[in-house]
Amino acid sequence: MEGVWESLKHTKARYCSPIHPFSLFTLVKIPCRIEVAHIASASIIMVELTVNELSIDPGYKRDGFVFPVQIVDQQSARQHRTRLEQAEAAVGPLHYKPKIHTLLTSPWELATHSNVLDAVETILGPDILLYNITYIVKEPHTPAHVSWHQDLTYWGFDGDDQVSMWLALSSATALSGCMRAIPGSHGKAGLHHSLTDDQTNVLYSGQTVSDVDENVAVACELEPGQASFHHGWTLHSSMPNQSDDRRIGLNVQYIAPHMHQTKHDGDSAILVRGEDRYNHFEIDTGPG
Ligand SMILES: O=C(O)CCC(=O)C(=O)O
Repeated sequence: MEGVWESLKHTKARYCSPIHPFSLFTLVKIPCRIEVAHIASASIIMVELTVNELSIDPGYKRDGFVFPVQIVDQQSARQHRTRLEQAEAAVGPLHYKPKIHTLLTSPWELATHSNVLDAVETILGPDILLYNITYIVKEPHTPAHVSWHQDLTYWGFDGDDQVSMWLALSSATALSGCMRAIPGSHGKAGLHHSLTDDQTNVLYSGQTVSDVDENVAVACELEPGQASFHHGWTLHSSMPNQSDDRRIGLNVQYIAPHMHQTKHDGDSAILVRGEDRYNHFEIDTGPG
């Protein structure tokens, strides 16, 4: 199975914006798919937590992000981490692999958990497309960081009915390099980004907004099982992981079905709640 991501990159590359996060490759059925899905779906007992009156909407509308929102309990988060690490042991690193839910069941289960979709519904309304899921993993004591950026800058959508969830599968603290966000920055759509050549920047092109007033940044610290939700124009970043544990986040993007991809044909998503009356996107498969 070694090199499976490499071969995908070379065999199925397709056009997207050069700095689009999905530009490296398109996930397709691969020989190890069944095995990976099998490993990832080892049975677990989920202890369900309900999202108690999320009050997502007021804080989210004002600040452009909200946290912490309890999605699953710590035990369940630990089990999902184990499933990720079993999959990593089988296929290699899974950091930043796009549309990982088309291969693995664990991220799919988390991204479609009713607590998550209830939260997303308060933001996007009843019709919800799941656009992308990636793990963002920072190994202990490594320089990997994320520069200040606004997600929607390069994604090619004709609107901004989009929200990201960042779900912690390990402790996300200031020490481990949790996400930081600037309250109210979602009101400043389309800030100028410079491209940088910093190999330690998780972003493919090191896209960076400069002159951000870090004094007003909020550290979105999360316990495993908790999530933050942020708007696509919210300025956010993260520092290196200086802790002794891996910092693991499940990063999920949701969009409203009326959104259109303007940069290329064949973009894809999958309906996870409500109805898609537009059919602007090709349909991703779920896992398995
Ligand atoms: O995981 C991180 O540190 C940054 C996350 C991020 O940039 C995002 O969720 O858009």
